[in-house]
Amino acid sequence: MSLTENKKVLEFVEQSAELAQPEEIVWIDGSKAQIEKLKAQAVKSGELIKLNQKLLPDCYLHRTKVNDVARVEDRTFICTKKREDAGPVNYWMDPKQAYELAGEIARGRMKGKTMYVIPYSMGVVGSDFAKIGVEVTDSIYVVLNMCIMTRVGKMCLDSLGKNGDFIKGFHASCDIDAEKRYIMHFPEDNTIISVNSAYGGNVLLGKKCFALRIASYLGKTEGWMAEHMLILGVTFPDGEKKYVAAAFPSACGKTNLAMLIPPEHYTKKGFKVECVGDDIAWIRVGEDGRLWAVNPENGFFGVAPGTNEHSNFNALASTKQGTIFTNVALNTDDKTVWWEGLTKELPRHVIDWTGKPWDPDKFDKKDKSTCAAHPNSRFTAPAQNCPCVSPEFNSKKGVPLSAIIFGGRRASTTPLVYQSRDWNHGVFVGSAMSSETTAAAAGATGVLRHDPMAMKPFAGYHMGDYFAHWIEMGKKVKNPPKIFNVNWFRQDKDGNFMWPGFGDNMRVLEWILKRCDGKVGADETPIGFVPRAEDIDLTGLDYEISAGRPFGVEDLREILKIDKKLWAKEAEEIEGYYKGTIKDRIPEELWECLETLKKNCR
Ligand code: OXD
Ligand code: MN
Repeated sequence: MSLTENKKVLEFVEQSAELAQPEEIVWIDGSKAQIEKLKAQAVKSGELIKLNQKLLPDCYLHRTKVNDVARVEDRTFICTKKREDAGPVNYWMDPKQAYELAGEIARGRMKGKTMYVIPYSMGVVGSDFAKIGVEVTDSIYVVLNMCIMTRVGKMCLDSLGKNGDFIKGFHASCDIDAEKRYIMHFPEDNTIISVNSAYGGNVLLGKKCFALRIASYLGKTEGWMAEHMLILGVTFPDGEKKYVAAAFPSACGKTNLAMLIPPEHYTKKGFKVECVGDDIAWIRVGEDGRLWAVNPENGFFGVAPGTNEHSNFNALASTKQGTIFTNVALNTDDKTVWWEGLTKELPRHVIDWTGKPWDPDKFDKKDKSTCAAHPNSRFTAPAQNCPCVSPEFNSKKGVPLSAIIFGGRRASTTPLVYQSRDWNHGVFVGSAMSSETTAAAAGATGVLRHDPMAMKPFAGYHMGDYFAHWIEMGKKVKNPPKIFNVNWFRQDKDGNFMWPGFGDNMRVLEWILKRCDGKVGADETPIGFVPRAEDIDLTGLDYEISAGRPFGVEDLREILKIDKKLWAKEAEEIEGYYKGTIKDRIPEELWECLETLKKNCR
């Protein structure tokens, strides 16, 4: 029975069914009873494995096919009428050709199956930020994940009324054939099509496809921003709360920063950190002339390996109930889950992520193929499980941003932190971001690539126009956030990390937020404002550097150093990227910033 009278929704569902020819159509109402029924069905079919219900209540394990473990950027298309509107860093397909191709692939592919209709909202239903999507899918796994990651149910359709518009999402698993896998976006039609995959980033269409690719396009046309950013709140000892949003490429520690536990020295003084979001921020100009942000999601789709009690206590705690794990290992002793980095000791009785027994004695840290959990294995956990979830999580207004932080994985060149001179220079810093690649996307890892604002795989239109949109937004905000860049990943000559990272990043956050209020000084350098080492509080820091002595202020000085020669090279690199890759539509303001950098490094 359909849940709406909205003709556009009914038409979309009807057309999808006509194409895929499912045996039955089930509307997802978001009720507990319906979700329970689907879980039981998925356990019966083997799609989900029920975990130890005492230790991990309401938690399940799912394994994807081995050829379907990450986002596939080279099979992800932006289908705009004009090729140039998709821009130089997106794959493009003509919309007519794309619809035809998807039609051929998906025709009749739900025969004998159920097509689920998931009405969902990105953002709190009824808020100015909220946008409604309807995803049809033949996968229970997708339904259950969407019920964690978004707000699902009839209220979403009710908010559309009889005539409201929504984002259409069509997903068919087909044969999980990597050769026929397509993730297609039609920003001009508010439509997404995904075929031949069942991996989260490709099929939970509310996330990357809608909340970033389609939403970035909507943001450009409607005057707001959809960004690949975490949002966190810091409470100062005097009770004042400040919020920051931060963009890092996939698997560079956004979830860790978003849920940071400050060092004891800070908690004793009364500092507190709360998480508003770990992956996506939708940002609008508020009446007060500041930028306000919400997290449009309702859960975390986090990378499991490396997560443990010490690295991210809050993320781990979030996975203790109502969580779906994907491609982690199964500990058969107690039917719990395991992944590399969860415990120091390797468990003896484990089934790996491919479903085969795993031999801990053959495990080699440096060889990813010997891992029990896939390096991009994930947990899908409800945000409300998180011990440090912000009381503003469900705020319709969002939170006001004091700072925007960019960052990436850089072994050299980029200092621990620096501040841009102004908004436009901050946009330049974001546009020039590069980072070493990770397992979140298929392909080689550890290769340096440009990833402007961490949006390379997610901007749904021309990257040059995206930069221009940032510059335009700066003109609209009277009190823009200050823009910073951080690098937690500086390495010494032997490849050891020089900064402890994790909770100790609080020390950098404090400096950033004090800068926003003009409460701390900085040195002006060729690249922007860099902290004086004495201004970053190292009290109680407990980190041994590779030389075997405790981290001290001289080490901090080292990772704050600006090497003009390296930066002159970096400027050349950026120029090469602008001219060789983006080519046109780069706003004048950014060329000016590049010239200034070149001049400053001479
Ligand atoms: C993610 C990603 O899943 O960025 O968040 O790949
Ligand atoms: Mn992400």
